Parts: sequence; C-alpha cells; structure tokens
Amino acid sequence: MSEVVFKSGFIAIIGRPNVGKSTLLNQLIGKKISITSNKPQTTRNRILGIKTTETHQFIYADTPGIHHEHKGSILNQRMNRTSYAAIEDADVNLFIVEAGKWSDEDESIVERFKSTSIPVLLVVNKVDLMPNKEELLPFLQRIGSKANFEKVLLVSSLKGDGVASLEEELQAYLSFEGQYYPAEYDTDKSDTFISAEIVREKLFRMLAQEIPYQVGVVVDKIDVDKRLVKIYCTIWVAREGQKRIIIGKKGEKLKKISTLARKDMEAYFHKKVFLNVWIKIKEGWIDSENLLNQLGYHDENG
Ligand SMILES: Nc1nc2c(ncn2[C@@H]2O[C@H](COP(=O)(O)OP(=O)(O)O)[C@@H](O)[C@H]2O)c(=O)[nH]1
Ligand SMILES: [Mg+2]
Repeated sequence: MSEVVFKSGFIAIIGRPNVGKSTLLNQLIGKKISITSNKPQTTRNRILGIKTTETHQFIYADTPGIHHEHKGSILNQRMNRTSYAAIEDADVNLFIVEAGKWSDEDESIVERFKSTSIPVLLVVNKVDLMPNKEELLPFLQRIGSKANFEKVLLVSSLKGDGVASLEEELQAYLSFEGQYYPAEYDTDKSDTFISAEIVREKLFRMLAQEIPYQVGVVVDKIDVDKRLVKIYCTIWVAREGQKRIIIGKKGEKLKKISTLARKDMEAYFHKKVFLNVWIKIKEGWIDSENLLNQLGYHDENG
C-alpha cells in the first residue's frame, strides 16, 4: 500500500469585477472571509483563504477584479497589479467568468493567461441564473477554446453547486509536499484587517453607486477581553458631503452601518463586540501613496 503524502499549494482566483470571486472563496472555505457586494471592485487586496483537510492544504488567493486601466487612480492600478502578481504566484489559476456573459475585460485576462505557463481552470459561475443548461452549450464552446484551459467547470458560488468537485479537481495541482500554514488558520489576514473589511462591506451595501469607492476604512485599535472585543475604527472620506451622506438623517445611516458591522464581527469573533466608528476627512486619499500604505493597500511589486 502506498503512503499518502500531504500536499499544499496556492490557487489564485482571477476574473473581472463582480463575477463572484469572493463569494466562491467564502464557499470554498465555508466561512465569510472575503467581503462581497453587487458593486464591482469590492475587493481591494489579495486575501488568502486557507482550507486544510487530512491530505491537503488549499491556499486560495482572492483578488481584486482585473479591469481596464485607462482612467485608473493609483488605487485602481495597484489593484490590477495585485491580481497580476497573484497569477504568477499560483500553482494553478481559476479563471472565473459569468455564465452566458463575455466582455472585453474577460478577453484581456485571457491574453494574460496566454503569457504564463501556469495551468488555468475555467470556472463558469452563476449557473443558477441559467437553469436551462442547453442554452449554455454554445457559450461554453465559444469561450472554452479561447485559451488552453485544463478543464471547464460549472459552479454556483452562491448556492455551492459544483464547489466540492472543484476542490477535488484542484488536489492534482498542489505540489508542495508539506504544509505552509497551521491547520487552524483560515486566512492570512489579521483581526484588524477583517474588521475593517466588514465595515467596508456595509458601506458598499448601504451607500449609493459612487461613494464606497471614495472611502477607506482603518481599524485603529482592537482590545480583546475574555468576553468582549472593543473595536475602534475610522472611515476616511474625501469630502465633507460624503461624511454627511454616511452619517445620514439624524445619524441613522451610520447607526445602521455600525449595527450590521457589529453583528458580523460578533459572528467572526464568537464574542460580544463594542464598535466605535469615527469619520474623518482627507482630501485625495485615494491618490495618496502614504495613506494607501497606511490603509494596507501595499504595492505588490515593491
Ligand atoms: N446568482 C448568483 N449570484 C452570485 C453568484 N456568485 C456571486 N454572486 C453575486 O454576484 C455579486 C458579486 O459577487 P462578489 O463575490 O462580490 O464578486 P467579485 O467582485 O468577483 O468578488 C454579489 O452580489 C454576489 O451575491 C452565483 O453563483 N449566483
Ligand atoms: Mg471580490
């Protein structure tokens, strides 16, 4: 009988904004690690989700969506570079697309993949929105031949369909004979980072189109007691008007954002949470190298 060798590896989750990358990561890990919303570019950093089984350690990198750069801020450019770096760091890449949809942005990501020798699995997500699988066939034929994909897999990240077989397929690509992270780790991110992300998710979900993109969240301090976690956080905005919108009439919007965030934090920490949120104005933070570093958007290329 041959002995089973434990194997680990990195899997990058790549695709244009809003195709469901973060939803897929959370489904693969079985816990909310990466925030999601129906607005593109909710994810700004590379976030690792780690799953350890008896025989394998899967290290998934959720990435910001790759988008056209023409009118990009420094933050936007950094997000693209983060995603490109993840492609090159992986043992295998998952190229996530939306069932029945194909755009120029998908096309330019394919071009990226053509210039690397790292294997790519094509993952067609949101198949729950196309219950008639026959309608999907012409689409699969058209995009399946765009590059040298190892496999084509159909999933619904929202419902979880196809996610277990995706994990099974991935085993073959994990090449390191050992373990990178302790088995109990499910992310590489700190409590500070995850807490700030939770607040950011609520801003994305509660505010109209433009504003969430101009907002940064920093958790300044976390005090962990036996039964209570105290979290002090600052929302950075670019203008006075944005501050007013976030606060809302009689402070109601901010109160709602804080309450929703606190509930998610309590689920994450398994403890009661006291959350204190400040809003501060700093003009042009989105193009300030300094503040971006402070907020944790490090330039992956140096
Ligand atoms: N119907 C459906 N919606 C999905 C699925 N996966 C993600 N979504 C939704 O698509 C939107 C974008 O998801 P998100 O994970 O934030 O996308 P990302 O920008 O690629 O990380 C959210 O509103 C998700 O709920 C899916 O399999 N089916
Ligand atoms: Mg995302």
